[in-house]
Amino acid sequence: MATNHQALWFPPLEECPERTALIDGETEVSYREVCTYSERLRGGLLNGEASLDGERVAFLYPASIEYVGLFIAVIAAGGLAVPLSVHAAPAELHHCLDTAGCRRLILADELRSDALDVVCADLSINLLSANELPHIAPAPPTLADDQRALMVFTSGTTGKPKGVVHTLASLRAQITSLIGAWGWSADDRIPLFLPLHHVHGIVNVLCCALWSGAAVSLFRRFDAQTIGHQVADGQFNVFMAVPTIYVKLIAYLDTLPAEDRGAITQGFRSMRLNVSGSAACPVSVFERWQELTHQPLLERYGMTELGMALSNPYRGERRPGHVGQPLPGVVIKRVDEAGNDITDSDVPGELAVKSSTSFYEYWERPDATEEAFDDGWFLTGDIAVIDDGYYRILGRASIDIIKSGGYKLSALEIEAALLEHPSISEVAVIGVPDNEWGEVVAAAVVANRDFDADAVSQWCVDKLSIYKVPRLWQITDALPRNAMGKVTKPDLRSWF
Ligand code: MCA
Ligand code: AMP
Repeated sequence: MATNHQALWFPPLEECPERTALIDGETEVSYREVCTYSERLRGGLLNGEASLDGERVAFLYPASIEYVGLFIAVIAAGGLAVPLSVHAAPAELHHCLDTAGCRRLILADELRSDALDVVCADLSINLLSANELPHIAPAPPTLADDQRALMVFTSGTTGKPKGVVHTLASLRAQITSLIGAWGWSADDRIPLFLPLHHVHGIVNVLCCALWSGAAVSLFRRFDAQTIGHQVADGQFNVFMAVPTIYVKLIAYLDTLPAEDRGAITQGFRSMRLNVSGSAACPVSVFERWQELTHQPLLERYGMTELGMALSNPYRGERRPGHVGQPLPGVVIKRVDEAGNDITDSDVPGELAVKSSTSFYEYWERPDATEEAFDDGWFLTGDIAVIDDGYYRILGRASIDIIKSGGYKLSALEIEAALLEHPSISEVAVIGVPDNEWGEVVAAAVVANRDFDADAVSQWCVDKLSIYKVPRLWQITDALPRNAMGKVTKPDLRSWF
């Protein structure tokens, strides 16, 4: 199916062009303005060509009209949008830009740096800001459902992040599924403070809201005080965050005098929906949040490769510690290590998923793409049981995947970076349970006398995002290994 319509991205354009789409500080931007702006960017990107023909266009913007305009424009121009992390280290940006084979990186002036200039010079990438794109009216877009539309980088068990490619169809399936399941409407108002290089922020918040004609308030980062203030003002009726953010909000509320706390909790209480996801929400957090705000958090489970797969009901019992049932269009089974189906709901099994929201491929990694599926079932690596029809995630099959602050991290990627440090000869990284972050990164190292944890952490900053840098260190003479010489990582847990 093909459509010649940019309204694909903005169904509300015809219905409510004057409604507010984005709120950025004092500035309010209507749907008409977003569309006019993205059309201008589309013309500039195309520069007289009919289509970008799948060009991977990387962009580096915080939550802003520029980000939204580029996201829409790249896809509508027939390109593949590659939104990158504004907090990424230069080496990580090098990896993403190189993997995606980008020829241009469009970025905010304030994010330009010498280090980025070096990265882009090395990869012969043209750096420019959205404002520098030429003003040229574009031809009408021709969008195909099977067009590759979005590339998001995600960590796996095999080292550096892979580019997960979604088509227009899988992106649209994600958006429409959630709009139906969670009752989105044009009356909704949501704050967006999540990073915009992951599905949670991009799809669940930004795309669902814009597709519904709702208003999105943009924040450069999460700050409990700023958000709390606006919540108390009654600015929002929907709230979506990772568990760490609910933990931070609870801690912040605990510091406030009763009156201020009451105003914020009342703001949350009057919302229609509070969602938690990207990592397990501890039952204690669910309960404390409900005590404070009377909101039963709607916990859902998703993955970059799948969008959202399981969700507690919007109407009906939301069960703490559980991620609900498959969303419409999602088929789930559980398998054992040999790939056999598990039918007994009490027996733990790996979630295997088939869904119209599923990704198309890992970019230029046919081997990894093939390995990710078994007979058409995507193997998630997450282990679950089913309690009375509600799925409960027990953990992950691999100890090498860490979830910290909602970010999925690869222990192997962190180990590889640390091994480049001259004082470290051996290293093993694991995630250690933590009340605030879910898990924190911990590293056991065999190191020489020069090793200084603070200095190594500082040195990491060029190589790793801040959330990947180990918080806990153990220096040892030898790592525990099995007869094959492989580090027995579970043994490390008791070290921290
Ligand atoms: C930051 N810090 C950390 C970590 N991150 N310490 C331990 N572990 C961490 N992971 C430290 C910093 O070094 C700093 O320390 C202090 O915390 C504040 O740092 P800052 O970067 O300002 O942190 P923050 O703004 O408070 O960030 C917390 C956050 C952020 C808002 C929860 O981590 C976040 O946005 N997470 C969401 C990630 C996300 O959207 N994931 C979705 C992917 P110091 O003060 O000492 O300098 S999953 C997905 O998309 C799937 C589809 C799904 O299911 O949703
Ligand atoms: P990502 O690849 O960054 O999208 O992270 C996906 C992973 O996050 C999943 O494979 C799970 O391990 C984890 N995850 C997401 N939501 C939940 C949840 N509600 N409970 C437990 N784990 C979750």
